[in-house]
Amino acid sequence: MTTPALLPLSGRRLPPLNLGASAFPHHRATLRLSEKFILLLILSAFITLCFGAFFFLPDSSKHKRFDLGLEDVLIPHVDTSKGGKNLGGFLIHGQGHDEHRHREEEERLRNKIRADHEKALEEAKEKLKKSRDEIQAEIQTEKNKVVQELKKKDSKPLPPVPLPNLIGINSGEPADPDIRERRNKIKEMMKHAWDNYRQYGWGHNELKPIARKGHSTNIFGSSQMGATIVDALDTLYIMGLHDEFREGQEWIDKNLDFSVNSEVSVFEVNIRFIGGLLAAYYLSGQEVFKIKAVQLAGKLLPAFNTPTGIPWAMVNLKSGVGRNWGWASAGSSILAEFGTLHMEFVHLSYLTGDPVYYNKVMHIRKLLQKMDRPNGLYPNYLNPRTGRWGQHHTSVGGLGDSFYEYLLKAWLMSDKTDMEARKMYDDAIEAIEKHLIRKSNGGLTFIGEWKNGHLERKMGHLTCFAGGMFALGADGSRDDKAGHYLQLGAEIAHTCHESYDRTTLKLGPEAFKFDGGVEAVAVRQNEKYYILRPEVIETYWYMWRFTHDPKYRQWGWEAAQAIDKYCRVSGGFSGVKDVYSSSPTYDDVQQSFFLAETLKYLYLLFSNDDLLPLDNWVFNTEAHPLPVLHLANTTLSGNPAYR
Ligand code: DMJ
Repeated sequence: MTTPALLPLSGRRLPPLNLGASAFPHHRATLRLSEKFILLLILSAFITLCFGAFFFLPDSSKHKRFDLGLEDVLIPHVDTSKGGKNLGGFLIHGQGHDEHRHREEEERLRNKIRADHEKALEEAKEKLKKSRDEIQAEIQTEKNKVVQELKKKDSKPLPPVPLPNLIGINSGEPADPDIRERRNKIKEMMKHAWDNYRQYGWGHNELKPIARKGHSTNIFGSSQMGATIVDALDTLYIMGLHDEFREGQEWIDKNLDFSVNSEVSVFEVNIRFIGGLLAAYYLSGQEVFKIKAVQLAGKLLPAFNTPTGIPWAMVNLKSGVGRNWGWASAGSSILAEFGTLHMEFVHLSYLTGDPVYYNKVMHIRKLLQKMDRPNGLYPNYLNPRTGRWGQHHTSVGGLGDSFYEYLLKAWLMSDKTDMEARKMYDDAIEAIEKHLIRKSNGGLTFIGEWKNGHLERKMGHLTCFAGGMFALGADGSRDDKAGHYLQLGAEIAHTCHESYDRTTLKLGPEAFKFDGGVEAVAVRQNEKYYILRPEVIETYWYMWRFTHDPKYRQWGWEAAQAIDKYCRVSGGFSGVKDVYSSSPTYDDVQQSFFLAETLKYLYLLFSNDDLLPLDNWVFNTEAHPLPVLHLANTTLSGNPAYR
């Protein structure tokens, strides 16, 4: 803004104008009116100009905000105590603009960083204000999200596989009314066992029928995995108990979870759970069973992580850490355990197309083939670290039994193409016949146990399954000894029947001797119990299928009646502690294999042969039927998606 020049109106130069208060009296007398008027005009114009200039001065506060963006940036440079804030800002802006701008920018950044730090600090303080529980809950929520995602992934249906030809899933109803009646009685016993488990033990592994509550043993680990439900499914299905089957399916679908911190028996979980689920899948076609079987199998795989590939007896389903039973000789794994995985694992590879399962069991087989066998016999103990045998104890009963069974069944299940398995079976039973099978003084054929070079003349209830095995393996035996093996099966069936018939309850003891005048009778008190085991009835059924001799149905019926009379209680069925006592005490356990095996074999014994024919189905060692796989060889993959 410029001060207006005082220009003469007429061209004459006026003397300097003194506008101070003292100036007017000095000139008043000498000025004329027109001059006074002009002077007044100039003066008022000057005042107007000055007054206007006051309003047109820039507003430094606005100026500062516009330029710097931050109101307090200049505070350090302005002495506000002198009221010079606005003016100061304006003045500074006016001087050394660039240098100042640079400093302002630096300051702005510093302040921004400081503000960010403060914000982060605030957030951290907020977090710390939360209790430990709240923080843990947040972590758990995150974990759950991950688990849910994984579950979604796991539950995805597997790519379709061509199902083997499933023949003989029918009612198998016998025409003979007496046989039908007996069969109905077995079905009623199954209902009684199931309904009580349903009412008192649902979701638990087994039932205590007298205490009327759930029961479990260490083979199932520490969690409730509904072993009875899984084990019973296919029996329910075969018997036409479809509502009960659906209940079981629903429980499995919603509750059967294998991500649990629980140490289970690899063998038991394989034969009862994987076998049960696979059989339920093949019979019903319900995808959920296949998915669960594959999930569970994945949890068992870490058990094979040993120096030899021979699996541990137990594995923790969550951590995958494995170990062996403390009681097993020299830290060994058990022949009947690591040797009873083949059928289920071959089916798993067939259904998934993933060779991992097949490779695991074939590795075990190859390793066993290479090993020396004392007298051609397989000892029951093998150390998974060293690959050496433990104690030289051989048995066709406990610790050894189902290893031999699975060699035969591997051959049958491959539509008789797995010749390696058949040869191993033939070799094994030849050695068994030579060293373990004898006739008692009274003419009973029995299978003893080989212990460190001598034969123990004792046979277990478990060993009685071998009668059925010999009959099943008769066809296709070496040197065409079919007749011989069928006869051997019949002799074992007879001996085992004697072990039942020579008791007070007409139920067989856990083990019986052939020594010093004792024949097929238990001697020790702790071998007199019957825990609802199936092996004797299993042999009756195989013998019935191969001979149709009515005595097998009759023997089976005797056993069924004895079970109903002495083991039935209002809360289910219980084992008994002494089969030689007329007033037996109960062990208060309803074993899951009673529903899976004992009642199933009894039902099949009174059904037509076209229900699950043996040319098309192979029963695993827990009586779960798996279809024969009609494949050219055993390096199989049923699933075209993986081929
Ligand atoms: C069942 O779990 C199976 O049959 C197994 O092979 C041996 N023992 C029981 C029944 O006694």
